[in-house]
Amino acid sequence: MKMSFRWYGDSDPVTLDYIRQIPGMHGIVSAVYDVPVGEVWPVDKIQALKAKIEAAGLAFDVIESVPVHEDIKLGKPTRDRLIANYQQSIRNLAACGLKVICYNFMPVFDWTRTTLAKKLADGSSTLAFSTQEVEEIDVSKGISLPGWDASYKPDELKALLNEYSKIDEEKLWSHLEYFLKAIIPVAEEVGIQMAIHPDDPPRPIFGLPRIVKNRDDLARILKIVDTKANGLTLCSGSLGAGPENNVEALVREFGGMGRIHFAHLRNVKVSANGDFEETAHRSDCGSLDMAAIIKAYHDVGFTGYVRPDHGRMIWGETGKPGYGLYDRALGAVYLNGLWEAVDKFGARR
Ligand SMILES: [Mn+2]
Repeated sequence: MKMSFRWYGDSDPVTLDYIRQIPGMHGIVSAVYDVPVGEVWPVDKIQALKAKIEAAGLAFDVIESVPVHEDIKLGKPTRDRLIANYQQSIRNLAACGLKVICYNFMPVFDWTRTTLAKKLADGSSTLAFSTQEVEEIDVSKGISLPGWDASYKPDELKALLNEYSKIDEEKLWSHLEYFLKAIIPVAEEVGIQMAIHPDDPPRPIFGLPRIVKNRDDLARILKIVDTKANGLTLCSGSLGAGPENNVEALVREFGGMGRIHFAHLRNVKVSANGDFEETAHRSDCGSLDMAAIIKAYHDVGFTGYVRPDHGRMIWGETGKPGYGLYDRALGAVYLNGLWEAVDKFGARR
């Protein structure tokens, strides 16, 4: 298991020098943020990012994410040019020594929360999702969501939602299939592992189709192109927010097949009605048994990349919600501690 940390580039208040000081930190997960979605990531920009990260003493093996253009998800005629660009980005990333590319296939919103700063009893704050609040949003009047208001102009969003009204789940599946059949052979040829991130939360939202929600969806994706390069980012928090998902069992099944290339590890407290809030990583803080999940990764011989996913805001830290330094650093150290314990003593039981 190689511990890593997401970093948003030079504008990130959490610096590479700070990340390096977290015990057991292997590498950085990042992206080229100044290329428009759908265009090719140029080699010089990837090289510059890699040089900066390596100069700080950290490895740069994992990209999160190369975004998939909406026209590909919508299956529009423009998709062939956009997929060709995506293929070229894969080639360029491989040429720079990258190993894993995380991506997702969620229409419009690649994560949804109803608050980014829910106050917890201990005074920290966290991201949370209320089913009722989402159901009360009148989609015809437009959608306003924390974290998304700057991403789309209201008219643009309306037009996009209108286009998706004609796309049901099976249509979206056929568009994912078309995309995978085009990109996986390229990834395989250049030695890149593609790792799809599940839907967050793992259920349809605002009438938009969602197809990466549960065990059967993941199994179906892996079968579309049944080769190692077509793999998963197994996100414990995203999948764990679905009460029907058993994250430990997913790790054993798909990790056992060697198809998990990247693991997001975080805990969530889930309610029966689908509400959830992100918690500290410890098992007793949320609904997931993190020790059992780590043990499952160990048992399947996992050697891939992991990262603490989101963290709460603690100790007065301000910055990007979910991506502060302190709570994610605590998470990384806790997860490494669980791994060391399982590694030294777990096999004797
Ligand atoms: Mn995740």
